[in-house]
Amino acid sequence: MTFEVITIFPEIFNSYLGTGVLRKALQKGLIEVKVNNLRDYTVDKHRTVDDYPYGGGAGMVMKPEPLFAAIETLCPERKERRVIVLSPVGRKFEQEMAEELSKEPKRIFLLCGRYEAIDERVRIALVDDEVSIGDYILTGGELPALVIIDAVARLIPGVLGDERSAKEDSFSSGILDYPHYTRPHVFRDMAVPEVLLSGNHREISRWRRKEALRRTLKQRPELLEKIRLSDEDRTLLDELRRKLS
Ligand code: 4FV
Repeated sequence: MTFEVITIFPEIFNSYLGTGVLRKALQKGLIEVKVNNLRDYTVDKHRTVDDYPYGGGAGMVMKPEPLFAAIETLCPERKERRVIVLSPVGRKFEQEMAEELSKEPKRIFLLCGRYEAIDERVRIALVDDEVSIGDYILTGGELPALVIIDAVARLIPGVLGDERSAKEDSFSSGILDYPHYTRPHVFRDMAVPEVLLSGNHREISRWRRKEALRRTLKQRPELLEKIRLSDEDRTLLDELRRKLS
C-alpha cells in the first residue's frame, strides 16, 4: 500500500506519520507514504504554484503545470496510479471507501489543495476520484489526506495490534460501537455493568449488541435502514423501542 502525497507543506506530515501506530506501520513497511513537495515540480525561480483566476474573483488558483509535472514524473504509467484530489465538492469519505482503498494495488496519489481551488484541467485530465472528508471548508487538503491515510492504514493486516479491533469498531459493523469499560470496577460511584464481569461470553456479546443497537437507534437511526438485521437484532430493537415508547 503506497500513498504519494502532493503538497506545498510537506512538513505537516512529519509529526503525525512519525507517531504511534502509523510510525510503526511505516517502519514495518506495511504501508509506504511518500510526501512530495509540489514546488520541486515548478520551473521558475520563485517556484510558483498558484496564479490569479481567469474571470477575476477572490483567491488564487493552483496552476496545472506543476501538478501535471509532479504526477507524470512520479508515476508516468496511468494504470499504475490512482489520483485522488481532496476537496469539499468530492464524494464523502466513509468507512466503506476506506475499506475499498485498503485493497487498492495502485499507488494512491493524494493531491492536497491550497488557495481557492485547483485549475479545472487537473480534474479533467489527471484526477480519478474527488473526495471530501466533510461539508466544511479547510485551509488545505493536508488534514483530509492524513484522515484518509490513517483510516486506510489501520485496515492493513498487521498495522493494528489486534486485527479484531478494526473489524469490530463503529461503521465496520454498519452500526455504532458498544460502550467499553476498563478498571477500576467502580469509579466516582459508577460501576462497570455486572454482565461484563460475568465471564458469560454469550451474555456479554448479547449485551454489547444491544448497547450498540441502543446507541445507534438514539444517535444514528438511519444506519439501521442500511444494514441487514438478524432475528436477535430485531428482538433487541423491539425491547429497546418498547422501553422508549
Ligand atoms: C476539503 C474538505 C477542504 C478547500 C480549499 C482546501 C479546502 C482549500 N478537502 N474535504 N472539506 N479543502 O475543505 O477535503 O484548497
